[in-house]
Amino acid sequence: MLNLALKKWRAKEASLGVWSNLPDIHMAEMLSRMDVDWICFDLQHGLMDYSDLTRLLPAITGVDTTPLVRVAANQPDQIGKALDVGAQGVIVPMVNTAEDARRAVSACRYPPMGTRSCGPMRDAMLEGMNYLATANGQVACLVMIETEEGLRNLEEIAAVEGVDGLFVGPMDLCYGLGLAPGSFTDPAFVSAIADILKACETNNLASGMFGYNAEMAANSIKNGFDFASIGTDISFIRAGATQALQTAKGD
Ligand code: 3PY
Ligand code: MG
Repeated sequence: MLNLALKKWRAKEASLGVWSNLPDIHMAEMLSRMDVDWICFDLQHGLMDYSDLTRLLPAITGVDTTPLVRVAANQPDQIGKALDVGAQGVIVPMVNTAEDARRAVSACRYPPMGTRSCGPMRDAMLEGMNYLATANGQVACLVMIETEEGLRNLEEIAAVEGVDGLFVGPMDLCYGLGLAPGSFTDPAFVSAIADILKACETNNLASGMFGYNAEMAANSIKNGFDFASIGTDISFIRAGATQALQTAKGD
């Protein structure tokens, strides 16, 4: 397995991705062919579940877009199943402590580096046993910093061996800071972002931001993030339909 997004993150090349919340194979197929670097299927908040993944991931096989899954929680069985069905990396929400980060990493790596149970499914179907030889070095483990506790333990989390990157959940981070959601220009939020970027730099980790739209993604990259999402499938449809309606009405 070769994880092209991880290759860019390791080379500190900026990358952009899309977020998939709808369990529609045609949408996933189309988005994955739009020259984005990665697509993330969201099992935490998206309107999809594990059985949807068994259809969504095959729909994007063979393209250069790296498939990621945000798991619903930091549970080894959920991480293992997402990887077995073909995700090349996981985004793990609500990582609050170094222990949480070690748990996520361990679930991503086969022994002796971790405790991932051996049972590759789609990966082995496509690659045979070569998957086992390459998976530990190619599966990306991205942990989310999005709580007050996570921020407090930022340095310890970033120093955990095997973490490939930190990914910011900006809305939850606002809540964690006691701010209204969307307070992205508040000095407390800006300062938290600076701390996260610094922790990534110190520990040679990729830094990622959940971007709600293209402007937010562009700003994140300009401000030093290595990767950001440019929006979700739902947001693209909503924005396109809103614009079309306005134009048709002459507003
Ligand atoms: C957040 O903004 O907290 C996220 O996790 C984005 O989905
Ligand atoms: Mg969140």
